[in-house]
Amino acid sequence: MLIKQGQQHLFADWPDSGVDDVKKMNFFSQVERLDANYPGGLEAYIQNAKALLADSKAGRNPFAGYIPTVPDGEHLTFGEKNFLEYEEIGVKEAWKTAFVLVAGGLGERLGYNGIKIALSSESTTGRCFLHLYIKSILALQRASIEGNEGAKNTCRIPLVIMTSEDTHAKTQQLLIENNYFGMLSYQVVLLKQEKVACFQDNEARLALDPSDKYIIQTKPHGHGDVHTLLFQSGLLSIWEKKGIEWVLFFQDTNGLLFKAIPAALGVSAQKNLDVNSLAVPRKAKEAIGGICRLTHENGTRMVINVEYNQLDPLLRATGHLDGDVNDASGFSPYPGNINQLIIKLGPYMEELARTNGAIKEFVNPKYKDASKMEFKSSTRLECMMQDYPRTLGASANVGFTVMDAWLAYSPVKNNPEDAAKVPKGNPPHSATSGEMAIYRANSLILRHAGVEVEGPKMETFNGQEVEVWPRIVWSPEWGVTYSTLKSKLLGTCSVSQKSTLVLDGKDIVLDDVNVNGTLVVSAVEDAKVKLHSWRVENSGWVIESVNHKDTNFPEEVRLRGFTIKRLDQEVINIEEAGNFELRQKL
Ligand code: UGB
Repeated sequence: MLIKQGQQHLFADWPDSGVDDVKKMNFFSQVERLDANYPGGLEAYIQNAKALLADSKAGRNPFAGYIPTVPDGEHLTFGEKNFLEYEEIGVKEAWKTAFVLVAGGLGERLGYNGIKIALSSESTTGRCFLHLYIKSILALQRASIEGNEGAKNTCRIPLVIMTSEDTHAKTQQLLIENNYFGMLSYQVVLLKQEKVACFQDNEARLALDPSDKYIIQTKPHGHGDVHTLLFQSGLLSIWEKKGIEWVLFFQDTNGLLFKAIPAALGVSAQKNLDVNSLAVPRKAKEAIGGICRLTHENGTRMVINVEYNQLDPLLRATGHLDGDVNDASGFSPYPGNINQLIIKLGPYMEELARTNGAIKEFVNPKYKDASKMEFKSSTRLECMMQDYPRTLGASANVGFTVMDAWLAYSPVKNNPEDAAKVPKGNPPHSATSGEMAIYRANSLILRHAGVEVEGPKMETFNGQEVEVWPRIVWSPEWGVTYSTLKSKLLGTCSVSQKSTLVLDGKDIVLDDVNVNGTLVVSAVEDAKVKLHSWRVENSGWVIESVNHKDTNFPEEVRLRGFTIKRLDQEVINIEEAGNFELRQKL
Protein backbone atom coordinates (compact mmCIF):
# COMPACT_ATOMS: atom_id res chain seq x y z
CA MET A 1 0.00 0.00 0.00
CA LEU A 2 2.77 2.44 0.91
CA ILE A 3 4.59 1.77 -2.35
CA LYS A 4 1.34 2.15 -4.31
CA GLN A 5 0.78 5.47 -2.58
CA GLY A 6 4.16 6.82 -3.70
CA GLN A 7 6.01 6.25 -0.42
CA GLN A 8 9.09 4.41 -1.76
CA HIS A 9 11.35 7.05 -0.22
CA LEU A 10 10.57 5.64 3.22
CA PHE A 11 12.65 2.56 2.41
CA ALA A 12 15.40 4.22 0.39
CA ASP A 13 17.99 4.03 3.16
CA TRP A 14 17.05 0.66 4.55
CA PRO A 15 19.95 -1.78 4.95
CA ASP A 16 19.67 -5.43 3.89
CA SER A 17 17.60 -7.81 5.97
CA GLY A 18 19.35 -8.96 9.09
CA VAL A 19 20.31 -5.39 9.93
CA ASP A 20 18.01 -3.28 12.15
CA ASP A 21 15.26 -5.91 11.92
CA VAL A 22 13.68 -4.93 15.26
CA LYS A 23 13.59 -1.29 14.22
CA LYS A 24 11.99 -2.30 10.92
CA MET A 25 9.33 -4.29 12.80
CA ASN A 26 8.67 -1.25 14.98
CA PHE A 27 8.32 0.86 11.86
CA PHE A 28 5.55 -1.41 10.62
CA SER A 29 3.89 -1.44 14.04
CA GLN A 30 3.69 2.34 13.81
CA VAL A 31 2.30 2.06 10.27
CA GLU A 32 -0.35 -0.35 11.57
CA ARG A 33 -1.33 2.05 14.36
CA LEU A 34 -1.57 5.00 11.98
CA ASP A 35 -3.65 2.84 9.66
CA ALA A 36 -6.05 1.67 12.39
CA ASN A 37 -6.66 5.11 13.90
CA TYR A 38 -7.80 6.86 10.75
CA PRO A 39 -11.24 6.27 9.20
CA GLY A 40 -10.45 4.49 5.93
CA GLY A 41 -6.86 3.80 6.99
CA LEU A 42 -3.53 5.35 6.05
CA GLU A 43 -4.29 4.97 2.36
CA ALA A 44 -7.33 7.27 2.71
CA TYR A 45 -5.26 9.66 4.80
CA ILE A 46 -2.58 9.97 2.09
CA GLN A 47 -5.19 10.38 -0.63
CA ASN A 48 -7.04 13.07 1.30
CA ALA A 49 -3.72 14.82 1.84
CA LYS A 50 -2.87 14.75 -1.87
CA ALA A 51 -6.15 16.47 -2.69
CA LEU A 52 -5.92 19.05 0.09
CA LEU A 53 -2.25 19.83 -0.61
CA ALA A 54 -3.07 20.37 -4.29
CA ASP A 55 -5.91 22.76 -3.30
CA SER A 56 -3.60 24.60 -0.94
CA LYS A 57 -0.87 24.95 -3.57
CA ALA A 58 -3.39 26.22 -6.10
CA GLY A 59 -4.71 28.70 -3.49
CA ARG A 60 -8.23 27.27 -3.70
CA ASN A 61 -10.40 28.58 -0.84
CA PRO A 62 -12.33 25.77 0.93
CA PHE A 63 -15.36 28.03 0.87
CA ALA A 64 -15.01 29.07 -2.78
CA GLY A 65 -18.41 29.38 -4.41
CA TYR A 66 -20.15 30.10 -1.09
CA ILE A 67 -21.74 33.43 -0.18
CA PRO A 68 -21.71 34.19 3.57
CA THR A 69 -24.75 35.76 5.21
CA VAL A 70 -25.74 36.29 8.83
CA PRO A 71 -27.72 33.24 10.00
CA ASP A 72 -30.80 33.20 12.26
CA GLY A 73 -30.37 31.89 15.75
CA GLU A 74 -31.59 32.34 19.30
CA HIS A 75 -30.30 35.46 21.06
CA LEU A 76 -30.75 35.28 24.82
CA THR A 77 -30.30 37.99 27.42
CA PHE A 78 -29.49 36.86 30.93
CA GLY A 79 -32.38 36.92 33.35
CA GLU A 80 -35.08 37.69 30.76
CA LYS A 81 -38.24 35.61 30.60
CA ASN A 82 -37.19 33.34 27.74
CA PHE A 83 -33.75 32.81 29.32
CA LEU A 84 -35.43 31.59 32.51
CA GLU A 85 -37.85 29.38 30.58
CA TYR A 86 -35.02 27.80 28.58
CA GLU A 87 -33.04 27.23 31.77
CA GLU A 88 -35.94 25.37 33.29
CA ILE A 89 -36.36 23.17 30.21
CA GLY A 90 -32.58 22.65 29.98
CA VAL A 91 -32.18 21.44 33.55
CA LYS A 92 -34.84 18.81 32.91
CA GLU A 93 -32.85 17.63 29.86
CA ALA A 94 -29.55 17.43 31.73
CA TRP A 95 -29.91 13.83 32.89
CA LYS A 96 -30.34 12.84 29.22
CA THR A 97 -27.04 14.50 28.30
CA ALA A 98 -23.52 13.13 27.97
CA PHE A 99 -20.71 15.66 28.44
CA VAL A 100 -17.55 15.55 26.35
CA LEU A 101 -14.55 17.65 27.31
CA VAL A 102 -11.84 18.07 24.67
CA ALA A 103 -8.62 18.36 26.61
CA GLY A 104 -5.91 17.03 24.34
CA GLY A 105 -4.40 20.42 23.57
CA LEU A 106 -1.09 21.24 25.15
CA GLY A 107 -1.87 24.93 25.35
CA GLU A 108 1.24 26.14 23.56
CA ARG A 109 -0.19 29.65 23.34
CA LEU A 110 -0.61 29.77 27.11
CA GLY A 111 2.92 28.55 27.72
CA TYR A 112 1.95 26.57 30.84
CA ASN A 113 3.87 23.42 31.67
CA GLY A 114 1.03 21.43 33.21
CA ILE A 115 -2.33 20.40 31.81
CA LYS A 116 -4.77 23.27 31.46
CA ILE A 117 -7.67 21.54 33.26
CA ALA A 118 -5.49 21.39 36.40
CA LEU A 119 -5.17 25.19 36.49
CA SER A 120 -7.26 26.95 39.13
CA SER A 121 -10.33 28.52 37.56
CA GLU A 122 -9.94 31.28 40.18
CA SER A 123 -7.53 31.68 43.05
CA THR A 124 -10.08 32.54 45.77
CA THR A 125 -11.08 28.88 46.23
CA GLY A 126 -8.30 27.40 44.08
CA ARG A 127 -10.85 25.08 42.42
CA CYS A 128 -9.28 23.77 39.22
CA PHE A 129 -11.15 23.70 35.90
CA LEU A 130 -11.74 19.95 35.98
CA HIS A 131 -13.09 20.17 39.53
CA LEU A 132 -15.38 23.02 38.51
CA TYR A 133 -16.65 21.09 35.47
CA ILE A 134 -17.30 17.88 37.37
CA LYS A 135 -19.01 19.70 40.25
CA SER A 136 -21.17 21.52 37.71
CA ILE A 137 -22.19 18.29 36.00
CA LEU A 138 -22.99 16.69 39.36
CA ALA A 139 -25.04 19.73 40.34
CA LEU A 140 -26.98 19.46 37.07
CA GLN A 141 -27.41 15.73 37.61
CA ARG A 142 -28.92 16.37 41.01
CA ALA A 143 -31.13 19.24 39.90
CA SER A 144 -32.28 17.32 36.86
CA ILE A 145 -33.67 14.42 38.85
CA GLU A 146 -35.01 16.46 41.76
CA GLY A 147 -38.37 15.10 42.77
CA ASN A 148 -37.76 11.94 40.76
CA GLU A 149 -36.82 9.50 43.54
CA GLY A 150 -36.56 6.50 41.20
CA ALA A 151 -33.94 8.18 39.06
CA LYS A 152 -31.81 9.25 42.04
CA ASN A 153 -29.90 6.00 42.36
CA THR A 154 -29.55 5.25 38.68
CA CYS A 155 -28.88 8.56 36.95
CA ARG A 156 -25.18 9.14 36.40
CA ILE A 157 -24.40 11.72 33.74
CA PRO A 158 -21.49 10.40 31.64
CA LEU A 159 -18.36 12.47 31.16
CA VAL A 160 -15.84 11.73 28.41
CA ILE A 161 -12.51 13.50 28.42
CA MET A 162 -10.53 13.44 25.20
CA THR A 163 -6.84 13.44 26.06
CA SER A 164 -3.67 13.12 23.98
CA GLU A 165 -0.19 11.77 24.58
CA ASP A 166 0.62 15.22 26.00
CA THR A 167 -2.21 15.26 28.55
CA HIS A 168 -3.38 11.68 29.18
CA ALA A 169 -1.25 10.56 32.13
CA LYS A 170 -1.59 13.87 33.96
CA THR A 171 -5.37 13.89 33.47
CA GLN A 172 -5.62 10.35 34.82
CA GLN A 173 -3.45 11.28 37.78
CA LEU A 174 -5.50 14.41 38.54
CA LEU A 175 -8.70 12.36 38.58
CA ILE A 176 -7.32 9.56 40.72
CA GLU A 177 -5.62 11.83 43.24
CA ASN A 178 -8.88 13.72 43.72
CA ASN A 179 -11.20 10.74 43.81
CA TYR A 180 -12.78 11.80 40.52
CA PHE A 181 -13.89 15.02 42.23
CA GLY A 182 -17.00 13.23 43.50
CA MET A 183 -18.01 11.37 40.34
CA LEU A 184 -18.04 7.59 40.30
CA SER A 185 -14.96 6.32 38.50
CA TYR A 186 -17.06 4.52 35.87
CA GLN A 187 -18.86 7.76 35.06
CA VAL A 188 -15.67 9.18 33.54
CA VAL A 189 -14.14 7.75 30.37
CA LEU A 190 -10.85 8.96 28.93
CA LEU A 191 -10.41 8.64 25.15
CA LYS A 192 -6.91 9.32 23.98
CA GLN A 193 -6.39 10.87 20.56
CA GLU A 194 -3.35 9.77 18.59
CA LYS A 195 -1.20 11.93 16.41
CA VAL A 196 -1.27 11.64 12.62
CA ALA A 197 1.53 11.23 10.11
CA CYS A 198 3.29 14.29 8.70
CA PHE A 199 4.08 15.05 5.06
CA GLN A 200 7.28 16.45 3.67
CA ASP A 201 6.05 17.79 0.34
CA ASN A 202 3.15 18.57 -1.99
CA GLU A 203 3.11 14.95 -3.22
CA ALA A 204 2.05 13.87 0.28
CA ARG A 205 5.21 11.89 0.86
CA LEU A 206 5.37 10.89 4.53
CA ALA A 207 8.03 12.65 6.60
CA LEU A 208 10.52 10.65 8.63
CA ASP A 209 11.77 11.72 12.02
CA PRO A 210 15.00 13.66 11.34
CA SER A 211 16.83 11.63 13.99
CA ASP A 212 15.44 8.16 13.16
CA LYS A 213 14.74 6.82 9.69
CA TYR A 214 12.47 4.08 11.13
CA ILE A 215 9.98 6.51 12.68
CA ILE A 216 7.34 8.46 10.76
CA GLN A 217 7.00 11.98 12.10
CA THR A 218 3.62 12.70 13.70
CA LYS A 219 1.73 15.77 14.90
CA PRO A 220 -1.70 16.44 16.50
CA HIS A 221 -4.71 16.12 14.21
CA GLY A 222 -6.91 18.61 16.12
CA HIS A 223 -10.02 18.55 18.30
CA GLY A 224 -12.17 17.16 15.46
CA ASP A 225 -10.78 13.75 16.47
CA VAL A 226 -13.34 13.70 19.23
CA HIS A 227 -16.08 12.62 16.80
CA THR A 228 -13.98 9.80 15.35
CA LEU A 229 -13.02 8.56 18.80
CA LEU A 230 -16.60 8.61 20.07
CA PHE A 231 -17.70 6.70 16.99
CA GLN A 232 -14.94 4.11 17.39
CA SER A 233 -15.43 3.77 21.16
CA GLY A 234 -18.89 2.21 20.96
CA LEU A 235 -20.07 4.61 23.70
CA LEU A 236 -22.75 6.22 21.55
CA SER A 237 -24.94 3.12 21.34
CA ILE A 238 -24.46 2.44 25.06
CA TRP A 239 -25.67 5.97 25.75
CA GLU A 240 -28.59 5.60 23.41
CA LYS A 241 -29.74 2.49 25.29
CA LYS A 242 -29.49 4.42 28.56
CA GLY A 243 -31.80 7.14 27.26
CA ILE A 244 -29.17 9.78 26.47
CA GLU A 245 -30.45 12.25 23.87
CA TRP A 246 -27.83 14.99 23.77
CA VAL A 247 -24.04 15.11 23.57
CA LEU A 248 -22.53 18.33 24.85
CA PHE A 249 -18.96 19.18 23.78
CA PHE A 250 -16.87 21.77 25.60
CA GLN A 251 -13.33 23.14 25.85
CA ASP A 252 -10.74 22.99 28.58
CA THR A 253 -10.55 26.43 30.24
CA ASN A 254 -13.79 28.36 30.28
CA GLY A 255 -14.79 29.07 33.87
CA LEU A 256 -18.11 30.64 32.84
CA LEU A 257 -19.36 27.88 30.60
CA PHE A 258 -21.83 26.17 32.92
CA LYS A 259 -23.70 29.41 33.53
CA ALA A 260 -24.86 29.14 29.92
CA ILE A 261 -25.40 25.40 29.63
CA PRO A 262 -28.91 24.99 31.11
CA ALA A 263 -30.41 27.64 28.81
CA ALA A 264 -28.52 26.35 25.76
CA LEU A 265 -29.76 22.80 26.43
CA GLY A 266 -33.25 24.22 26.71
CA VAL A 267 -32.91 25.83 23.27
CA SER A 268 -31.74 22.52 21.76
CA ALA A 269 -34.68 20.67 23.25
CA GLN A 270 -37.31 23.28 22.48
CA LYS A 271 -36.19 23.74 18.87
CA ASN A 272 -35.21 20.12 18.39
CA LEU A 273 -31.81 21.17 17.04
CA ASP A 274 -29.52 18.56 15.53
CA VAL A 275 -26.63 20.90 16.26
CA ASN A 276 -26.64 23.93 18.55
CA SER A 277 -23.43 25.99 18.76
CA LEU A 278 -23.06 28.28 21.68
CA ALA A 279 -21.89 31.71 20.59
CA VAL A 280 -21.14 35.17 21.94
CA PRO A 281 -21.13 38.58 20.27
CA ARG A 282 -17.81 38.77 18.45
CA LYS A 283 -15.58 41.79 17.88
CA ALA A 284 -14.41 41.94 14.26
CA LYS A 285 -11.01 40.25 13.86
CA GLU A 286 -11.25 38.68 17.33
CA ALA A 287 -9.42 35.34 17.27
CA ILE A 288 -12.54 33.20 17.44
CA GLY A 289 -14.43 31.75 14.51
CA GLY A 290 -17.61 33.42 13.18
CA ILE A 291 -20.83 31.50 12.61
CA CYS A 292 -22.12 32.08 9.08
CA ARG A 293 -24.79 30.82 6.77
CA LEU A 294 -22.97 29.76 3.60
CA THR A 295 -25.01 29.45 0.45
CA HIS A 296 -23.37 27.81 -2.55
CA GLU A 297 -23.95 28.87 -6.16
CA ASN A 298 -25.62 25.48 -6.61
CA GLY A 299 -28.13 26.29 -3.85
CA THR A 300 -26.73 24.11 -1.04
CA ARG A 301 -26.65 25.83 2.32
CA MET A 302 -25.07 25.26 5.69
CA VAL A 303 -24.70 27.05 9.00
CA ILE A 304 -21.09 26.67 9.98
CA ASN A 305 -18.18 28.19 11.84
CA VAL A 306 -15.68 29.99 9.61
CA GLU A 307 -12.33 30.34 11.40
CA TYR A 308 -11.23 33.93 12.00
CA ASN A 309 -8.31 33.71 9.56
CA GLN A 310 -10.70 32.59 6.77
CA LEU A 311 -13.62 34.89 7.54
CA ASP A 312 -11.98 38.14 6.45
CA PRO A 313 -10.74 36.80 3.05
CA LEU A 314 -14.11 35.11 2.44
CA LEU A 315 -15.99 38.36 3.09
CA ARG A 316 -13.62 40.37 0.88
CA ALA A 317 -13.95 37.81 -1.91
CA THR A 318 -17.74 38.02 -1.81
CA GLY A 319 -18.33 41.74 -2.13
CA HIS A 320 -17.73 42.97 1.44
CA LEU A 321 -14.87 45.30 0.57
CA ASP A 322 -13.94 46.08 4.19
CA GLY A 323 -13.85 42.41 5.17
CA ASP A 324 -14.42 41.47 8.80
CA VAL A 325 -15.64 44.71 10.45
CA ASN A 326 -17.98 45.67 13.26
CA ASP A 327 -21.47 46.91 12.40
CA ALA A 328 -23.38 49.70 14.15
CA SER A 329 -23.75 47.52 17.26
CA GLY A 330 -19.97 47.63 17.73
CA PHE A 331 -19.70 43.90 17.02
CA SER A 332 -19.20 41.72 13.97
CA PRO A 333 -22.58 40.65 12.58
CA TYR A 334 -21.30 37.05 12.66
CA PRO A 335 -21.65 35.54 16.16
CA GLY A 336 -18.43 34.23 17.70
CA ASN A 337 -18.12 30.47 17.98
CA ILE A 338 -17.03 29.39 21.46
CA ASN A 339 -16.84 25.75 20.48
CA GLN A 340 -19.43 24.51 22.85
CA LEU A 341 -21.72 22.30 20.82
CA ILE A 342 -24.85 20.40 21.71
CA ILE A 343 -25.53 17.61 19.24
CA LYS A 344 -28.61 15.42 19.15
CA LEU A 345 -27.51 11.83 19.69
CA GLY A 346 -29.79 9.97 17.25
CA PRO A 347 -28.94 11.93 14.08
CA TYR A 348 -25.32 12.14 15.26
CA MET A 349 -25.04 8.36 15.34
CA GLU A 350 -26.57 8.10 11.88
CA GLU A 351 -24.21 10.69 10.45
CA LEU A 352 -21.10 9.15 11.98
CA ALA A 353 -22.13 5.72 10.74
CA ARG A 354 -22.41 7.24 7.24
CA THR A 355 -19.02 9.02 7.39
CA ASN A 356 -17.26 6.31 9.43
CA GLY A 357 -16.57 8.96 12.04
CA ALA A 358 -14.53 11.09 9.64
CA ILE A 359 -14.59 14.89 9.92
CA LYS A 360 -13.76 17.35 7.14
CA GLU A 361 -10.07 18.18 7.29
CA PHE A 362 -7.81 20.99 6.19
CA VAL A 363 -4.09 21.46 5.69
CA ASN A 364 -2.01 24.46 6.60
CA PRO A 365 1.51 24.05 5.17
CA LYS A 366 4.07 26.75 5.83
CA TYR A 367 5.77 27.17 2.44
CA LYS A 368 9.40 28.25 2.04
CA ASP A 369 8.51 30.83 -0.61
CA ALA A 370 5.79 32.04 -2.95
CA SER A 371 6.44 29.24 -5.44
CA LYS A 372 4.86 26.91 -2.85
CA MET A 373 7.16 24.09 -3.94
CA GLU A 374 8.75 23.36 -0.55
CA PHE A 375 7.63 23.38 3.09
CA LYS A 376 9.51 25.10 5.90
CA SER A 377 8.68 22.12 8.12
CA SER A 378 6.55 19.02 7.73
CA THR A 379 2.77 19.42 7.75
CA ARG A 380 -0.24 17.19 8.44
CA LEU A 381 -3.99 17.16 8.01
CA GLU A 382 -6.00 18.76 10.80
CA CYS A 383 -9.65 18.79 11.81
CA MET A 384 -11.91 20.80 14.13
CA MET A 385 -14.86 19.58 16.14
CA GLN A 386 -17.09 22.46 15.02
CA ASP A 387 -16.75 21.25 11.41
CA TYR A 388 -19.07 18.32 12.16
CA PRO A 389 -22.07 20.02 10.41
CA ARG A 390 -20.13 20.31 7.13
CA THR A 391 -21.12 16.86 5.95
CA LEU A 392 -24.75 17.12 7.11
CA GLY A 393 -27.54 17.22 4.55
CA ALA A 394 -29.66 20.30 3.90
CA SER A 395 -32.51 18.95 6.06
CA ALA A 396 -30.38 19.01 9.23
CA ASN A 397 -31.63 21.43 11.84
CA VAL A 398 -28.46 23.42 12.65
CA GLY A 399 -28.77 26.45 14.89
CA PHE A 400 -26.94 28.48 17.46
CA THR A 401 -27.56 30.31 20.70
CA VAL A 402 -25.94 33.66 21.38
CA MET A 403 -25.45 34.71 24.99
CA ASP A 404 -23.65 37.62 26.61
CA ALA A 405 -19.89 37.05 26.64
CA TRP A 406 -19.69 38.18 30.28
CA LEU A 407 -21.93 35.25 31.17
CA ALA A 408 -20.70 32.49 28.87
CA TYR A 409 -17.15 32.88 27.69
CA SER A 410 -13.77 33.77 29.09
CA PRO A 411 -11.19 31.12 28.26
CA VAL A 412 -7.58 30.98 29.39
CA LYS A 413 -5.56 30.67 26.19
CA ASN A 414 -2.92 33.38 25.91
CA ASN A 415 0.37 33.91 27.72
CA PRO A 416 0.95 37.23 29.55
CA GLU A 417 3.10 38.81 26.79
CA ASP A 418 0.61 38.06 24.00
CA ALA A 419 -2.37 38.97 26.17
CA ALA A 420 -0.84 42.38 26.95
CA LYS A 421 -0.65 43.06 23.20
CA VAL A 422 -4.36 42.38 22.52
CA PRO A 423 -5.95 45.67 21.35
CA LYS A 424 -7.91 47.50 24.04
CA GLY A 425 -11.55 46.52 24.00
CA ASN A 426 -10.86 42.98 22.78
CA PRO A 427 -10.72 40.27 25.44
CA PRO A 428 -7.15 39.12 26.25
CA HIS A 429 -8.24 35.53 27.06
CA SER A 430 -5.48 35.12 29.63
CA ALA A 431 -5.29 33.58 33.09
CA THR A 432 -5.72 37.11 34.46
CA SER A 433 -8.84 37.94 32.46
CA GLY A 434 -10.28 34.41 32.86
CA GLU A 435 -10.30 34.73 36.65
CA MET A 436 -11.54 38.34 36.72
CA ALA A 437 -14.37 37.35 34.38
CA ILE A 438 -15.66 34.86 36.95
CA TYR A 439 -15.83 37.55 39.65
CA ARG A 440 -17.47 39.95 37.24
CA ALA A 441 -20.10 37.44 36.09
CA ASN A 442 -20.93 36.43 39.66
CA SER A 443 -21.15 40.07 40.73
CA LEU A 444 -23.44 40.95 37.82
CA ILE A 445 -25.65 37.93 38.47
CA LEU A 446 -26.06 38.87 42.15
CA ARG A 447 -26.74 42.46 41.15
CA HIS A 448 -29.43 41.22 38.80
CA ALA A 449 -30.89 39.27 41.71
CA GLY A 450 -31.14 42.45 43.78
CA VAL A 451 -27.91 42.36 45.81
CA GLU A 452 -26.14 45.71 46.13
CA VAL A 453 -22.77 44.80 44.64
CA GLU A 454 -20.27 47.64 44.51
CA GLY A 455 -18.74 48.29 41.08
CA PRO A 456 -15.20 47.36 40.07
CA LYS A 457 -11.82 49.02 40.44
CA MET A 458 -9.53 49.09 37.40
CA GLU A 459 -6.16 47.44 38.01
CA THR A 460 -3.31 46.28 35.80
CA PHE A 461 -1.74 42.82 36.13
CA ASN A 462 0.78 41.42 33.67
CA GLY A 463 0.29 44.50 31.49
CA GLN A 464 -3.46 43.94 31.17
CA GLU A 465 -5.94 46.43 32.53
CA VAL A 466 -8.84 44.55 34.08
CA GLU A 467 -11.97 45.26 36.12
CA VAL A 468 -11.61 43.93 39.65
CA TRP A 469 -15.04 43.18 41.04
CA PRO A 470 -15.71 41.77 44.52
CA ARG A 471 -14.42 38.20 44.62
CA ILE A 472 -17.77 36.42 44.74
CA VAL A 473 -17.59 32.66 44.16
CA TRP A 474 -20.14 29.92 44.72
CA SER A 475 -20.01 26.19 44.27
CA PRO A 476 -22.03 25.02 41.25
CA GLU A 477 -24.77 23.37 43.33
CA TRP A 478 -25.63 26.74 44.92
CA GLY A 479 -26.57 28.30 41.63
CA VAL A 480 -27.48 25.74 38.97
CA THR A 481 -29.97 28.18 37.44
CA TYR A 482 -30.69 31.84 37.96
CA SER A 483 -34.12 31.19 39.49
CA THR A 484 -32.79 28.76 42.11
CA LEU A 485 -29.98 31.11 43.00
CA LYS A 486 -32.30 34.09 43.27
CA SER A 487 -34.56 32.26 45.68
CA LYS A 488 -31.62 32.04 48.11
CA LEU A 489 -31.15 35.80 48.34
CA LEU A 490 -33.57 37.58 50.67
CA GLY A 491 -33.88 40.98 52.26
CA THR A 492 -31.27 43.61 51.53
CA CYS A 493 -27.86 42.13 50.88
CA SER A 494 -24.70 43.97 49.89
CA VAL A 495 -21.08 43.24 48.99
CA SER A 496 -18.40 45.94 48.81
CA GLN A 497 -15.65 46.03 46.19
CA LYS A 498 -12.91 45.00 48.63
CA SER A 499 -14.90 41.93 49.68
CA THR A 500 -14.67 38.22 49.13
CA LEU A 501 -17.80 36.07 49.45
CA VAL A 502 -17.53 32.29 49.12
CA LEU A 503 -20.68 30.14 49.23
CA ASP A 504 -19.93 26.44 49.21
CA GLY A 505 -23.06 24.35 49.63
CA LYS A 506 -26.43 23.79 48.02
CA ASP A 507 -28.80 25.32 50.55
CA ILE A 508 -27.26 28.52 51.82
CA VAL A 509 -29.72 31.38 52.13
CA LEU A 510 -28.58 34.95 52.69
CA ASP A 511 -31.20 37.15 54.29
CA ASP A 512 -30.11 40.71 54.90
CA VAL A 513 -26.37 40.00 54.77
CA ASN A 514 -23.83 42.79 54.28
CA VAL A 515 -20.24 41.95 53.52
CA ASN A 516 -17.35 44.36 53.81
CA GLY A 517 -14.40 42.01 54.15
CA THR A 518 -14.31 38.25 53.69
CA LEU A 519 -17.11 35.80 54.44
CA VAL A 520 -16.78 32.09 53.71
CA VAL A 521 -19.84 29.89 54.24
CA SER A 522 -19.66 26.17 53.64
CA ALA A 523 -22.19 23.48 54.41
CA VAL A 524 -22.38 19.73 53.84
CA GLU A 525 -24.86 18.32 51.35
CA ASP A 526 -27.87 17.89 53.62
CA ALA A 527 -27.44 21.02 55.68
CA LYS A 528 -29.78 23.98 55.19
CA VAL A 529 -28.23 27.22 56.38
CA LYS A 530 -29.86 30.62 56.65
CA LEU A 531 -27.89 33.70 57.65
CA HIS A 532 -30.12 36.46 59.05
CA SER A 533 -29.11 40.06 59.52
CA TRP A 534 -25.42 39.33 59.22
CA ARG A 535 -22.74 42.04 59.04
CA VAL A 536 -19.19 41.21 58.05
CA GLU A 537 -16.53 43.81 58.74
CA ASN A 538 -12.92 42.70 58.53
CA SER A 539 -9.78 43.47 56.54
CA GLY A 540 -10.53 40.55 54.24
CA TRP A 541 -8.41 39.13 51.44
CA VAL A 542 -6.41 41.46 49.25
CA ILE A 543 -5.03 41.05 45.76
CA GLU A 544 -1.30 41.63 45.42
CA SER A 545 0.37 42.15 42.09
CA VAL A 546 3.12 39.70 41.01
CA ASN A 547 5.53 40.16 38.14
CA HIS A 548 5.18 37.23 35.73
CA LYS A 549 8.94 37.06 35.44
CA ASP A 550 9.47 36.71 39.21
CA THR A 551 10.44 33.06 39.58
CA ASN A 552 9.98 33.20 43.36
CA PHE A 553 6.31 32.57 42.60
CA PRO A 554 4.83 29.36 41.20
CA GLU A 555 4.22 29.31 37.44
CA GLU A 556 0.44 29.43 37.88
CA VAL A 557 0.60 32.60 40.00
CA ARG A 558 2.96 34.26 37.53
CA LEU A 559 0.55 33.48 34.68
CA ARG A 560 -2.17 35.52 36.44
CA GLY A 561 0.10 38.28 37.66
CA PHE A 562 -1.39 38.41 41.15
CA THR A 563 -1.80 36.47 44.33
CA ILE A 564 -4.37 36.64 47.12
CA LYS A 565 -3.18 37.59 50.59
CA ARG A 566 -5.58 36.30 53.25
CA LEU A 567 -5.53 38.91 56.03
CA ASP A 568 -8.74 38.15 57.89
CA GLN A 569 -12.02 36.33 57.33
CA GLU A 570 -15.21 35.15 58.94
CA VAL A 571 -15.84 31.45 58.37
CA ILE A 572 -19.09 29.59 58.89
CA ASN A 573 -18.62 25.89 58.40
CA ILE A 574 -21.58 23.55 58.87
CA GLU A 575 -20.40 19.96 58.95
CA GLU A 576 -23.58 18.09 59.84
CA ALA A 577 -26.98 17.65 58.22
CA GLY A 578 -29.94 19.69 59.51
CA ASN A 579 -31.53 23.14 59.53
CA PHE A 580 -29.41 26.01 60.76
CA GLU A 581 -30.86 29.47 61.21
CA LEU A 582 -28.05 31.79 62.22
CA ARG A 583 -28.60 35.27 63.52
CA GLN A 584 -25.69 37.48 64.45
CA LYS A 585 -25.40 38.55 68.06
CA LEU A 586 -25.01 42.31 67.94
N1 UGB B 1 -7.79 20.26 21.68
C1 UGB B 1 -7.74 18.88 21.69
O1 UGB B 1 -8.41 18.24 22.51
N2 UGB B 1 -6.95 18.27 20.78
C2 UGB B 1 -6.23 18.92 19.87
O2 UGB B 1 -5.54 18.27 19.05
C3 UGB B 1 -6.27 20.33 19.86
C4 UGB B 1 -7.07 20.98 20.79
P1 UGB B 1 -7.54 25.62 21.33
P2 UGB B 1 -8.38 26.65 18.79
O3 UGB B 1 -12.67 29.08 21.97
O4 UGB B 1 -11.68 30.85 21.27
C5 UGB B 1 -10.99 26.91 18.94
O5 UGB B 1 -6.18 25.41 20.80
O6 UGB B 1 -8.47 25.31 18.16
C6 UGB B 1 -8.68 20.94 22.62
C7 UGB B 1 -12.01 27.06 17.81
O7 UGB B 1 -11.49 26.37 16.67
O8 UGB B 1 -7.69 26.27 22.67
O9 UGB B 1 -7.31 27.59 18.39
C8 UGB B 1 -7.98 21.88 23.58
O10 UGB B 1 -7.48 21.17 24.70
C9 UGB B 1 -12.30 28.53 17.51
O11 UGB B 1 -13.35 28.62 16.57
O12 UGB B 1 -8.44 26.50 20.36
O13 UGB B 1 -9.74 27.43 18.52
C10 UGB B 1 -9.07 22.88 23.89
O14 UGB B 1 -9.90 22.40 24.91
C11 UGB B 1 -12.71 29.27 18.79
O15 UGB B 1 -13.94 28.82 19.24
C12 UGB B 1 -9.90 22.92 22.60
O16 UGB B 1 -9.58 21.74 21.88
C13 UGB B 1 -11.64 29.05 19.83
O17 UGB B 1 -11.42 27.63 20.07
C14 UGB B 1 -9.63 24.15 21.73
O18 UGB B 1 -8.25 24.23 21.39
C15 UGB B 1 -12.04 29.70 21.11
